[in-house]
Amino acid sequence: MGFVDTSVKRIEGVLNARGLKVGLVVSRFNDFITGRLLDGALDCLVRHGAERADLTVIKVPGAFELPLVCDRAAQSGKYAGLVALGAVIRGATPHFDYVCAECAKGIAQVALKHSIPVGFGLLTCDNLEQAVERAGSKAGNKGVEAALAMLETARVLEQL
Ligand code: INI
Repeated sequence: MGFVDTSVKRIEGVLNARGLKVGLVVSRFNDFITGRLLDGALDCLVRHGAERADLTVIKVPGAFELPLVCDRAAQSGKYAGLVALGAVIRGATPHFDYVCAECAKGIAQVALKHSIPVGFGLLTCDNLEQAVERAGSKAGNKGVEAALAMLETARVLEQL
């Protein structure tokens, strides 16, 4: 443990989701994986005090559509935070690279344009095994991590 200077002003996000309105934008592509990410994200938010009535699940066809729908959801002003969930698995062509790049860039742009936290829960995997590992098995659940990151960031933004 390092030395903590208590005279320095600190801003930190408390992980309490009570009253937080959240949109969870989820791709249907690879839904046996994205469904597990969604389960993890919802469970995480409820366990941190979110009320179910404050949570909205929005389905999109694939990861490529996540930025547009996140953008519109952010623009609506209905949500204090968004969680984007998808799974892109590498195939035989460069399609994977285009979908991943556009999705990541687009989601980052939504967050900055609307000043809203968007949890980035996009799996970008070389194979199915890697995706399964990150959707509730040995490498945890990246939906949980995305929800927690959104929650912490939303609570930080409230103090700035
Ligand atoms: N979408 C995904 O979410 N994951 C994938 O692995 C994937 N692959 O491999 O093709 C994928 N493609 C669909 C894409 O996101 C769009 O929905 C589609 O191109 C229509 O715009």
